[in-house]
Amino acid sequence: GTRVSKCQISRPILIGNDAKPLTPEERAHAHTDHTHTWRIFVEGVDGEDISKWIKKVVFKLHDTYNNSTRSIESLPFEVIETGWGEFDIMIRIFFMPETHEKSLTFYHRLKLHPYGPRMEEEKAAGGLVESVQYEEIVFNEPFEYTYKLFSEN
Ligand code: SLL
Repeated sequence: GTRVSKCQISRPILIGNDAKPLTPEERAHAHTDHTHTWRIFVEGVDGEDISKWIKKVVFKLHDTYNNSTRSIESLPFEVIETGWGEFDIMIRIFFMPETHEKSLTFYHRLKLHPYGPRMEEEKAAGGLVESVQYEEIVFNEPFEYTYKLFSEN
């Protein structure tokens, strides 16, 4: 394959988490000390099927978790867990081998508690919180495979 020179493709993705407090019944069945259920995810924007160009996503959780490195190789690229604390999750995105792109690493701070500008709404929603970051993945002088993938639509 060859690279398409003087070309730059950027693709938006969403990296984030949602979380909510466990109900008393859920707490009775969860690990001692666990207070929340949460989901960390990498998603396309407007429902885009990112599995066409993302091969797998590896989420590195806090060492307090069993099997703290979670490798997700198909949609949805997400991990659902319960826990008690907030921590930084390392997220490594691997691209399809045909793209010849190196993996990229991102960090996301897991949010469990209401705070910040949306605190009152989050409290009113029963402690349902969400923290999402918008990222642009830039392919510089992409291989023809990648170029064609995104010029088809
Ligand atoms: C804190 N630095 O002290 C952070 C650490 C770790 C959170 C948070 C689950 C643990 C398990 C869990 O919530 N770990 O499943 O044993 O706040």
